[in-house]
Amino acid sequence: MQPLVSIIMGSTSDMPVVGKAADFLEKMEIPFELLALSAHRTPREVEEFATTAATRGIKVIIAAAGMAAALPGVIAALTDLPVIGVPISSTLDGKDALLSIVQMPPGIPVATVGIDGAMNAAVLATRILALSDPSIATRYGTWRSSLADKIVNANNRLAQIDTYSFKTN
Ligand code: RP5
Repeated sequence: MQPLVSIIMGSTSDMPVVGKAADFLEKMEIPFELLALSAHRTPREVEEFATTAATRGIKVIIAAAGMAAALPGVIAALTDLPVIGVPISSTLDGKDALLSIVQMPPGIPVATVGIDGAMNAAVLATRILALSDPSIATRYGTWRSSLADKIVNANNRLAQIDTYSFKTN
């Protein structure tokens, strides 16, 4: 199976967060690869990955890293594929990684999600792929519709609370 999304993490210690991106792509039936690469510890391998990803058929890259998180930016500097950055919380509550990833110079953007926002990175990757793949668009649309059910069910449960004299619904 040919992967459409690369999920890259700076270290396998990022996997508890990054796994949420993998879980979502699995749910959407989107083929992905899962790799550890480090801009600081394996810079040459990062270059090899980034410069060959497009020719391997990858459409979107999700790159997660913590601390001085250079990985997403370095990948974005070496490919024209869309790169979605996920700041991982570790030191400084992840604000170090957030600023490292989001503050890219003009011309080399990284689409940055919130700290530990790996699932949103996968949702964004899915939306990008859905633009040109009707079957992904259908699966995504079904999932998106189900989000409203959570609120409908919450209101049904709230309506059943009868411990207040002045509650009117
Ligand atoms: C970053 O350094 C990784 O993305 C990870 O979040 C952090 C710590 O890595 P380990 O020391 O746990 O391998 O590059």
